[in-house]
Amino acid sequence: MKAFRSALALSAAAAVSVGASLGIAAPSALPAARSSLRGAPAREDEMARIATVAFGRSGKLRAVFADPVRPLDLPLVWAENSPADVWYTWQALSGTRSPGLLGRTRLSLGIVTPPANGIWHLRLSSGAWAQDVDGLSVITRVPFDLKRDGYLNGYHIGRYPTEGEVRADEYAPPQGFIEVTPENQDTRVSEHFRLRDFLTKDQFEVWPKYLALDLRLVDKLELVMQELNAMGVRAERFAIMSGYRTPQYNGPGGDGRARLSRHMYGDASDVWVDNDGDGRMDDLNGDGASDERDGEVIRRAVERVEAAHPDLIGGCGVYLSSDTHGPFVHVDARGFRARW
Ligand SMILES: [Ca+2]
Ligand SMILES: [Ca+2]
Ligand SMILES: [Zn+2]
Repeated sequence: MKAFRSALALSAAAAVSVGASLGIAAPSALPAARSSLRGAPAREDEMARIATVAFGRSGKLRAVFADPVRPLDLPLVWAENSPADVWYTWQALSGTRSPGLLGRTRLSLGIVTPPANGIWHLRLSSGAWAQDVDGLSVITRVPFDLKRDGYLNGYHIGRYPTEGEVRADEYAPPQGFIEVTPENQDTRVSEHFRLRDFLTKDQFEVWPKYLALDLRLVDKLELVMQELNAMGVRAERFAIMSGYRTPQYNGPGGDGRARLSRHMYGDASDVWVDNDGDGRMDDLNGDGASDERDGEVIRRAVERVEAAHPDLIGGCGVYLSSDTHGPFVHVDARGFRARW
């Protein structure tokens, strides 16, 4: 792990702004953006909040993903009496080991992500005032380039089919991986989903594990839950049978798996509604059976979400139950429409 830290600062991975990863427009200059907080501040010392736009279209995101030492477009709104001369630093969360003492930086210079991978909160201060900006964790990734011979820190990822090709489309390998540890695996990426929910289901004894995940998928899943409830179909819990799949786990394709499966890119999931937690699709259409007709109910919600949010468009397929699993629905956010 120590080797990571020194290498991270030198990483040449392409910058991705949080705005881009959220699929939202980058906000204007941060410290200058001042507006009243709606209602009374939750705490006496709360002068800053993260703007609603950062919580996704669902309003349910609880994390942003970024690479180390990159500009971060974290939109802040200030109380009327915002302090002058604001500084920021990073607070390490959930077992993240801070790479030495992190200094304070003037907010007016713009926010730059921490120099190591991990999970962080922004801390603001000015004079005697200080505030941790809660509600959104900043999760910095391990650069893709640190993967060697298919392994990252002992975790077997394998090789992406497009690795080594010069391409910037949706099939280019992910820019980096979230390091998941026993301490941080329960970190929420949104109201209903945690990091652990999306891990490849193998190498159970190996830690840390690594995860490629696109928040557009998480946002979409939250929106599908909201849409189901709006349709009168109770959806309080999605079970994720499969989220991220490493290339070595996905395999070369065939046997029902695509060679360029979106699961390898972190924007796909195989899900069902499981309010009762029995591990099987709930009876969503009320016909007394748990089968693909309940999957079609989820698909209808996906259609409505995509119609309202074309930037989250993607693939959807309803799968029949088999000897090893019940019915499920594949949902992804690949950027163009696909149905099967
Ligand atoms: Ca169930
Ligand atoms: Ca049913
Ligand atoms: Zn799938």
